[in-house]
Amino acid sequence: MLRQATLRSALLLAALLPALGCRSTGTAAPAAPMDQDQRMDWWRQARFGMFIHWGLYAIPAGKWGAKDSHGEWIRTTAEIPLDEYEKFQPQWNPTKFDAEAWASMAAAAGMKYLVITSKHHDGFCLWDSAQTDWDVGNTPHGRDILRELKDACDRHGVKFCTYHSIMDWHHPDYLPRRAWEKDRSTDGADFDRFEKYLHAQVTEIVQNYHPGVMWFDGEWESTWNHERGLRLYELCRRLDPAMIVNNRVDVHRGGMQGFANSSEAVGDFQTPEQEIPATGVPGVDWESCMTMNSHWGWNAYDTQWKSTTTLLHNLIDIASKGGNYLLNIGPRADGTFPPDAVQRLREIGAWMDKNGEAIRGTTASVFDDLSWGRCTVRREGATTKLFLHVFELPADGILELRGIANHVARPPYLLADPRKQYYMPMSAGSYDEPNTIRIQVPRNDLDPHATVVVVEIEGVPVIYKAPVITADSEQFVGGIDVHLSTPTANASVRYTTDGSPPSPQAAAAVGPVHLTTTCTVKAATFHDGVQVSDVVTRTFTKVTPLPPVEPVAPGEGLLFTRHAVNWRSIPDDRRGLSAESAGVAAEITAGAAPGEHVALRFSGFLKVPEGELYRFRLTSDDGSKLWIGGRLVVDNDGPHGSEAKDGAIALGAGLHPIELIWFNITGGAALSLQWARPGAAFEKVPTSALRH
Ligand code: H79
Repeated sequence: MLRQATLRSALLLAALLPALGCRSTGTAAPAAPMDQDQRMDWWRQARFGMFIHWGLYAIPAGKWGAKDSHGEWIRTTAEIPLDEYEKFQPQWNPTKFDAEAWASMAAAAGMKYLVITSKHHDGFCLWDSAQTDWDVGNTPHGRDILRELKDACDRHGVKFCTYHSIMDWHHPDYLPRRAWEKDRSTDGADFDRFEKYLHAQVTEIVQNYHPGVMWFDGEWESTWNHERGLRLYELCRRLDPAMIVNNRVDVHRGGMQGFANSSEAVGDFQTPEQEIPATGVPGVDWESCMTMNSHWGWNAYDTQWKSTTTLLHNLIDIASKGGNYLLNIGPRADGTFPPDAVQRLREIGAWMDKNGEAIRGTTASVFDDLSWGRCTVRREGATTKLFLHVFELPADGILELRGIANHVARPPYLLADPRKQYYMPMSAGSYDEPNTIRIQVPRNDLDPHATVVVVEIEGVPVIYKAPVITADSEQFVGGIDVHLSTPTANASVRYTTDGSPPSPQAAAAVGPVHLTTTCTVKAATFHDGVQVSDVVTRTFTKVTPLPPVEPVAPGEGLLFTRHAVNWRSIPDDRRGLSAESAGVAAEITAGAAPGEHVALRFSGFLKVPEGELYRFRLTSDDGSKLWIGGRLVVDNDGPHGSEAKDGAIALGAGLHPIELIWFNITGGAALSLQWARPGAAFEKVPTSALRH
């Protein structure tokens, strides 16, 4: 839309719209703010959604010049000038776009929601926005993609949701420009005005298409901050109290792992990208978004398609950890899904038709690790269904669930068996021994992707968990306190330190165990005098502190040098690096105006008060490394958002050579170093400990 308006009046209009928008929602009294559990309920039940990355970048299909590895980032990765990129707009003519087909493919695959890019980083909009002409309304095709897809999703029982990029490489008010983009002036650019544009567009999307989720992205640049994130989140909540908003509305995403690293962060769910966390986090909602090949946007040259088995294992793994799986499709420029994707969706759907009950509406596994696969859980009245997803049947064909107190309510069966009557033959003796359930699975009925065995148990699962052994470190100088605990109620931990397995007569852990010599701790959980968990083993080693050096180091603070660099990691060979400036730093910090494409090197001595094991916590955005006495103590290298890494080293009282290197590529920049003595909390390394 907006064909007549000049840019200025458009911006003015944009400034006014959020206010207008708020008023126009008031057809009825504003809905009462919904309870979080109520709001998240459909999303938690869904477990599986479709991501769609579609925009002008589908036209070059990943190729620009000699390189064919581009995707939705092509404008930046190929450094395409804006006027050149704008030539794709009149080429937007996806004549085979069929919203009905897309929504039905999602539904048939067992997906309960669909998230489409209303706008990606290139700024191009898939609906006819009143705020800009940089949209589908101003193309030969002219059709409103969001409208058609929203309506089709409604018909197929798939929740329609939108992805909206905060970062915008097209809008004149968006800052910063790309580093390579020398010809686009920033004169007169005003990020506050961009924020109004963003709010106006989000208002349009919510009021016109009612997305179930607003999935923000591109929040990591220096112009975005918590205040702006909070304002955007509150706008969303006001526009639709039932709508769910992801955590990328705010800063504090904590890198690609996607879990908020600050308690002030807003957002309803966490967003790991292209990865599955090692474990879920009880009480925290999260969704892993992942590609089917190795691009989000359509790339005709990408042959790295994951197998259907891998995709299903990802779905099952995620569900077993209590998360959602958002699986991406990058449609082609003609409006069709790539055939490789269609085939995989169909195969996933065939599995879901038989086994979807083991995914939808389930919660996380109650077991820690199952060597043969995964488990999902559903309470059903007086019983609980354990869905055992077999990835690889053990050689003896027996699935073993250890440490479970419950009795089985009925013989196990295969979920894919239409009669649900497939009684499992018992293994030698019984499938229902004290604290153990054993199920013999016949090899001839295995599903090539994953076989689901249903075990219905009486009541709520009562699982005896193995003990958790925690300590500051696995090394110590004088002595160390080791804590042994079990997450299981009404159970005790027994342990040994002489290498023998713990028996019911072994020492019970009450309070911390103090070790003064190198030894191996073995512990298990016991209930009524019976061992009910596996044995957990950990070794603690007594170490000798590194002797101090005796330099002349009278001054407080560290020497620092500043360097212009183009690093993505800290190179091993740093000879020939010339300093732009140098001085003495009273503290280890990135400084008030750190800048971009920059590195800082701190060097001198660390003054240590007593011979002990010291733990160090290095927090940085982007990468950093810490060496003491020439040894690498913390490696926090690589491009990332603010991330903390820990390391430990035993140091004798006195001075030790220290070197710390930090760099920032672009955007957010931060650096801090903390230390902790045994048993004490981390604190900032004080100026008095820094010498040169
Ligand atoms: O839309 C898809 C991608 O185009 C988009 N997100 C998915 C869903 C995406 N944009 N960038 N990236 C993915 C990778 C960017 C990584 C980084 Fe950062 C940005 C590294 C440093 C800045 C964010 C902040 C991730 C780590 C720190």
